[in-house]
Amino acid sequence: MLLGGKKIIIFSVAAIGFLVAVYGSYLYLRSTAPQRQRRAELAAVEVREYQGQNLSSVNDFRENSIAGPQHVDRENYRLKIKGLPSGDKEMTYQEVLSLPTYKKIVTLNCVEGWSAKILWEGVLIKDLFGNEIFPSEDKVVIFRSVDGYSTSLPLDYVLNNNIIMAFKMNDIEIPPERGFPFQVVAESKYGYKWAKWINEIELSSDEGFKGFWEQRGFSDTADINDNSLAK
Ligand SMILES: Nc1nc2c(c(=O)[nH]1)N[C@H]1C(S)=C(S)[C@@H](COP(=O)(O)O)O[C@H]1N2
Ligand SMILES: [Mo]
Repeated sequence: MLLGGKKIIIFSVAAIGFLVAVYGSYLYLRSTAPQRQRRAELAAVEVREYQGQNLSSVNDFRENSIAGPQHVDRENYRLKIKGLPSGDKEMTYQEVLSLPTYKKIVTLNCVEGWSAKILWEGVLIKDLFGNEIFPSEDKVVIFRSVDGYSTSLPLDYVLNNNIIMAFKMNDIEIPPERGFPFQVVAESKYGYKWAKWINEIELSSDEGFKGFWEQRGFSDTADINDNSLAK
């Protein structure tokens, strides 16, 4: 049976569409292969259970950082600590890791409605200050990051809750996309207080300081138990 002109056109369009879809899928799968392989590698080595508690995966986080994932070079990295009585200081990655380390299971809650329960390991932020604070002046701790992000936490909150700056999550080094080298574990505060890729910590008297999301209308207290703050 001979095909009519219309049928040939419909058949050709369908065939071309099919080939484009197949080739597009192939290109997509090929371009995302390294990413999928990397997620599988991380999933294979992280812990998912600790002291009887089930943990989320490092792959459960949504990527919504203000400038996308950052890649920090371990050797050239310096953490600046500002506002100390003895003046500013800088620490290498290894110098930070030489401090006593602590583990905590803490859930990160993003205002967008997802959360991840993770085993964090890090150093106490107060140990970074080495007992050096101006008791009468210092009120806030300001965190700044390589992507231009900033946020702050009250100094009292940091000291009284033994807040840590983590270098490991679920027993693996914090991956670049999750904030390598360091992320604040700001327990009981929304995710936007959990600065990633930190390269500067400042002790400040500026109680009116507002970080990146705080300047854009998000609560400065960011208390996860305050339901009015969630979307
Ligand atoms: N430097 C930096 N830290 C950041 C952010 C960011 O954009 N830049 N996003 C914050 C937000 S909104 C959340 S919820 C947590 C976790 O974000 P993630 O899922 O992108 O890792 O990181 C926080 N820390
Ligand atoms: Mo967030």
